[in-house]
Amino acid sequence: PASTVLGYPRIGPHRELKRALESYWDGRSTYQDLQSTGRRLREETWRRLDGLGLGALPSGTFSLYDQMLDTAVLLGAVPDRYRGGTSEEAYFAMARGAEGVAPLRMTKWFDTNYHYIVPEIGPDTSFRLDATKPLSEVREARELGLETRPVLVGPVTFLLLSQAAPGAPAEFAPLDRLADVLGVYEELLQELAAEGVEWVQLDEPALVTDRTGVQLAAVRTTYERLGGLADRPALFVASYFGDLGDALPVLAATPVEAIGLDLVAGSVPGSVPGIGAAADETALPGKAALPGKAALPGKAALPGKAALPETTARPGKALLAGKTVVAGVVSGRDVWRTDQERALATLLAVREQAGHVVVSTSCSLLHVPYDLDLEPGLDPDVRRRLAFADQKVAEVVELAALLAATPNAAPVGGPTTPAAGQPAKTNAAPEPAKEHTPEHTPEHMLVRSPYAVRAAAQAEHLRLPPLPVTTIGSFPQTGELREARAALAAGELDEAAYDDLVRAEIARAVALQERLGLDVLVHGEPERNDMVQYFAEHLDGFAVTGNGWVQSYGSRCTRPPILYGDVRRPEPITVRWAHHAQSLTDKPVKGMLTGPVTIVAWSFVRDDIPLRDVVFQVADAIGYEVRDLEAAGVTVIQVDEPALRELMPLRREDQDAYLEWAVAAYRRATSGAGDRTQIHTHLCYSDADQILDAIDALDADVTTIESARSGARILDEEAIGDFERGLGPGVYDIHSPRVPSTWEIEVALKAALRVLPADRVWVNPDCGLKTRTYDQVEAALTNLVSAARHLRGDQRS
Ligand code: THG
Ligand code: ZN
Repeated sequence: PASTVLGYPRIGPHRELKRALESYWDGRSTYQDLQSTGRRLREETWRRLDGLGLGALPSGTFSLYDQMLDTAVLLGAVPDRYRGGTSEEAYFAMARGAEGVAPLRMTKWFDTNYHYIVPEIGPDTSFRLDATKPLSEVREARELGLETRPVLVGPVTFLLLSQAAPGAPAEFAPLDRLADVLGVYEELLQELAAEGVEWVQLDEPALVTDRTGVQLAAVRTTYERLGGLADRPALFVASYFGDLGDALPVLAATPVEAIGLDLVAGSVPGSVPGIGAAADETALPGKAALPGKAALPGKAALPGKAALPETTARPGKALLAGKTVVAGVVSGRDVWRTDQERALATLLAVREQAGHVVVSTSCSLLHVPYDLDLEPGLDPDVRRRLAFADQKVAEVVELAALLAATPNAAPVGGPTTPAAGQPAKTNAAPEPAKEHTPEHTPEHMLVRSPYAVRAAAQAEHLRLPPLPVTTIGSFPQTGELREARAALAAGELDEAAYDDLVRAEIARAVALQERLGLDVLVHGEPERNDMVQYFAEHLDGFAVTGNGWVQSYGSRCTRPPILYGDVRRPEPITVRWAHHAQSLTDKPVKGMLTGPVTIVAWSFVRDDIPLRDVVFQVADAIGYEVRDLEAAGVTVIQVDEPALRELMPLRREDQDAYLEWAVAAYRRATSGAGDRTQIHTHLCYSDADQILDAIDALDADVTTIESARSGARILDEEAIGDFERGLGPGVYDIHSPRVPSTWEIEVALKAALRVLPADRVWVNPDCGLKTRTYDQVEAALTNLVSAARHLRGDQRS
């Protein structure tokens, strides 16, 4: 086959899987109903991919929840506490928790907005193959007359992304269990071979991040061992989200038949990035492979290990000769049409080096919406530049045909290549305005007065008690409000009636906070659903979709906005709501904004100007909003940056530069605030401790942080000594319906008071209250206020 994709969305073009899952979880339908929805979605996917002309179809990319969780089940790595019921009960207990058992942790899949379930591996985890899922999907497709290539998470990535089981010795790492896990993969490969499966895809995205010598040795062991099996399908190891770097020569020296390269996030090995041509001119050894099925690497035609270079110094052509390279030239991470000419040039450069080339996506299409045809409402000028999953599949097929039709020595990118006549750089935007793509942020925009000066001005103006109590921003979203928003979108409710509802909801939230005695109030965000979607709807340069759902985790999805042009704020966005809330109370009301990095991280972003410049444009838009809020009398303003960590480059060497501009963007958005305006920020994720210095550099007056897991660590650390501003460790875990007792809250606050003075410790939940009920919120906030009041008494004595 000349074309394939690494994976495809699975939530359903109209979120059929989401509905089936939630209905099953609610007891409104059976597991059989859920399975038949799954079967139907898989069938539709295979038929669609086949119908689009794709050469090789993947299977196993479907999941009822998550592919890492599926792999844990495949290997039998189900912790004892989840066992006892049916296999589906165990599966969903690991994903979502069950009566008395917390779920497994969930975390971001590399630098995407997808979250995977983190398997738990200990020294005593017993592995046992359960090949039901891969085998049954292969058989299902066969019943439709289609051969597929099972897709599995590879053993190295699986173990590197797993966590040590509780109680494991401190020096234990899941990778220590590699030998045992490989035994199970061997068994699986033999079963698949017995089933007549020709190719297997093993996903190893963990290889594109920095890897130690021990980890690279694990890669070698793994693929020497699996490759050495007598009876197995051909092995295709897929990397994505970056360059393989040091892992490429290691992998290339093993007997695997095919290697997948992300040529969108990464570049052609041995080439100058962006040029797409091989830099190494050494002779091509034994380029025996020819197009056509017969040329697929037979296990007999493997290059001898000795012929392969041992170092990465000169990633020569010899490295990939004799291998099939699955060339990911169509991005699975964005929604832009592929620049065909450039992609073809890249493919030709790969063909120079590889035994055989298969055209593919850069990664799974899991990260993009299904089909542009489901978006009739998009502006035609934007639409022309877009490709969703199905359009990307068509591009892959087309590029494979172009490649086959292009002779070897063709001048790359010349006007006579078959790509001529195709739209060139499809993501070209109009020339950006100069003042919106600054080279540097002027120093004066980054610097506010020293914290001590601001703190004094704010204390004078806000007159807050020690241990001030606040919330993160959102209050419960009622069904009535959701219905009203849907009616507004459908044109069944007019703007004025909707506004009245929002105003009433704000009044309710404000009245509740006043009655409970909070110190800094919020308006509760009833006008927003998803915060990024909301800001995108109100900024120029963004398009939003009606149905462009992308899975975030399990049944949950987002509709990432499409940032296609220069970002500008045509008019104030949140000011009228904040102003309304402030008019209802004498207590300060906090204005609520989303930071520039997060807005960009959770959108599909133009790639014709540097990401940093895009983020700066968004920062300026938010900066205008900050100043307008301030002018409207709002003197506490929260600018959230929950995705600060997420956008961090995967390679260590790129991280400092990123953090520098990400922090600059935040300061650009917030530095226009006067001294007496108190800037808050909120960080949701549990790995905030990895970027404490950057958080500090944001220079927010108050940082509220998820603390149930990481906050305690933050407070224990020496690092806190440098943290000289306000800190609100989350003392109410809003992810659970449980209401914390006053006593528990006091214990948590006392821990903070051991390292920080009372006027710098804030009392708050660990995240927004959107997903809780008003009953739970009222009970919990009551306890937050009494804990604070009690400790204030203690402080005075
Ligand atoms: N917004 C966006 N991206 C995010 C988050 C967010 N990424 C990280 C994190 N938060 C992901 N968490 C969630 C939590 C809930 C939902 C989605 C992502 C969710 N979505 C609704 C659903 O699937 O039913 C749909 C929401 C909508 O209508 O827009 O519940 O907060 N952008
Ligand atoms: Zn949060």
